Amino acid sequence: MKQDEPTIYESVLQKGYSRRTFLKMCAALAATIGLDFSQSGKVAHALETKKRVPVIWLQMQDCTGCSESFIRSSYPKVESVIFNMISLEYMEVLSAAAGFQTEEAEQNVLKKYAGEYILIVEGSVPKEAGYLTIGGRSGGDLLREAAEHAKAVLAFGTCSSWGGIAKAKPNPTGAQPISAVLKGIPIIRVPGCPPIAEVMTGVIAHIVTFDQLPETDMLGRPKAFFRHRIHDKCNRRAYFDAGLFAESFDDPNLKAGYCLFKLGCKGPTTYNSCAEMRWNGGVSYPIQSGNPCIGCSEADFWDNGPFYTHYSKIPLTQTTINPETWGAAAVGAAALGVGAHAGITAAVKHHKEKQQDKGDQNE
Ligand code: FSX
Ligand code: SF4
Ligand code: F3S
Repeated sequence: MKQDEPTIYESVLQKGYSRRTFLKMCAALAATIGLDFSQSGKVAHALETKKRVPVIWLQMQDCTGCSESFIRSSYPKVESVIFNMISLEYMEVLSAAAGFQTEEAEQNVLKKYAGEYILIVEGSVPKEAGYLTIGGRSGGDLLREAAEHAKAVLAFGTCSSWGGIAKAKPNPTGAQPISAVLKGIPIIRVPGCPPIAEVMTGVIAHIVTFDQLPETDMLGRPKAFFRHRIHDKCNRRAYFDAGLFAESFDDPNLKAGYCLFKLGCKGPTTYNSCAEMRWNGGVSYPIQSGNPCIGCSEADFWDNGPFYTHYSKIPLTQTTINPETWGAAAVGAAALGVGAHAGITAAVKHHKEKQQDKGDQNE
């Protein structure tokens, strides 16, 4: 990288942002990567001294949902991430060039930034010949080549992490996760179909700030974002614990906040940050909007039973509640439920106000 290239801080100033905005951005970043406010100075120091990190984003068998989610990240705002922390050197979706020009651009970038770039991969890799040929070369070949001199390899999305939708039965292309092709190379998995934008930017921010990979669980997922099940932080959890379940999609209790377990919710077996970070800048997430979690960040989620059929038993919880018998019991508990409900409504309202405050601060 050229010596005279500006630091991340300098490039922020060059774009007309003030130091005050820069420090706000550092505080937001610190929160995103799981640090407390007092540590935002650490982030500021790193961004004052470090230069932008080149990123190469490859697409294999995917629906472009991961790219779409990423370029809509709002916290930290994508313009600060893309233009100030990283230099997105190659990404087909945002590329003005096409065809051979694009292939050539990729080759130039691979050479120019060898050993320095972060490789992000979206989509699964087909095992069967004849699928995903780009510029006359197989997707697997291109992936191996790009991974060889990468500083870090990030699998963004359920497809590159686990195989995803293309791997669903009968898996005609022989779709497999990128780990099947990149044996022996450490890969950070950021699953989700697609992943939450702020989780993706948070992982990049961690690498840029600390110059090291984030701590992961045994499946290679960053602990900061995948340590909890949706069920652990769900806004309907109090209703689950009280045994209050929505019985159908047109059940008025669904709107009132009742648990979606009986409608097939996979929150009890799904690890992701949706319930904590929510989507679209913290606005909502599937369960809050009335749809059961379909477990989109888990391996083989497409084949793990029908989305709207619930497990016969409640898995991995300490509870002794049987959702089948609770429908009737819940009627008797209705009077008791009113008090609990009021408390929860107040809590939800308080949370919404907090979210609103957060939003105002980000303006
Ligand atoms: Fe799509 Fe990405 Fe799902 Fe897969 O996301 S949102 S099919 S994870 O590879 O584009
Ligand atoms: Fe939330 Fe689903 Fe768990 Fe019910 S089963 S509390 S809706 S995650
Ligand atoms: Fe996916 Fe469930 Fe979140 S379906 S988006 S992991 S709430």
